[in-house]
Amino acid sequence: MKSCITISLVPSLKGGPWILWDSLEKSVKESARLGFDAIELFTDGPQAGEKNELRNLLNETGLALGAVGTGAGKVLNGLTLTHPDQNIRAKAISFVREMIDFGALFNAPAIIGSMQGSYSESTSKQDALNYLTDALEELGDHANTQGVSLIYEPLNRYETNLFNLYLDACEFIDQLSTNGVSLLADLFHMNIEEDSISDSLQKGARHLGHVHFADSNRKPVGNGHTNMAPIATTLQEIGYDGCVSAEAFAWPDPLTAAKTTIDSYRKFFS
Ligand SMILES: [Mn+2]
Repeated sequence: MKSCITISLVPSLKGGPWILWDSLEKSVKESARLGFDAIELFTDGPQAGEKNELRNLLNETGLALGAVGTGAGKVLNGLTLTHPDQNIRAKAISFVREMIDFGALFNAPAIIGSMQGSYSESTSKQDALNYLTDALEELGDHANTQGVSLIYEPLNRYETNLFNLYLDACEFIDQLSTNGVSLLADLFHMNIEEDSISDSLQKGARHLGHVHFADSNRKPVGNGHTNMAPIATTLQEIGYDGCVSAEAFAWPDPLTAAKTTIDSYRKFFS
């Protein structure tokens, strides 16, 4: 497994669930100093910092790029893969495609979280699921051609009405023709939705591709009431070897949050 920490390069979204917020250089160096193995980037599009800056920083620190988030497509540009307007869906697909290509330069998968959208009065549930299927088929195959996977994230009920439960998402992925899509287990969302996080991870281990590491209240692990020990044991038992990536509030401040996270990671996974 790899310890991973989120870095946001979108200052206008300050207060969101990302740990480090400073410049790319400062954040990557701080992550390396604290002992993380990888970083997960949240950017406003398919680039980070100056030309070659990210590559140079990763080379210099030995950190991996663990994943790239695509949420800015929705939050900043109003795009979703299940939008009733075909034109907007097409823009959403091309945004994700560019993010896949950006991540692939560093062997990192892109994550589809809020970009999945929701069904609504103007899009039926079946239409939304069909749009999502079409998008994941196309983008999963595209990710394959780039040598990476595409990570789909079930979210809690307050953030989407498409897939809230990890195992429902597993069955959905089973039905796709593409083998380019895997799943994200976000321990904050799962804390709200699952009967047992460990049981769901065990039963759906076949599709697990990424983990978001956060406590029950989205604070860094150690600040809430999620019982992390059995979840960590399950991840080890199923042989998960991907990123355990801290997607949590910078609470009480970014550096303390980063320190709490690496301490918790070591406590539960070493
Ligand atoms: Mn997440």
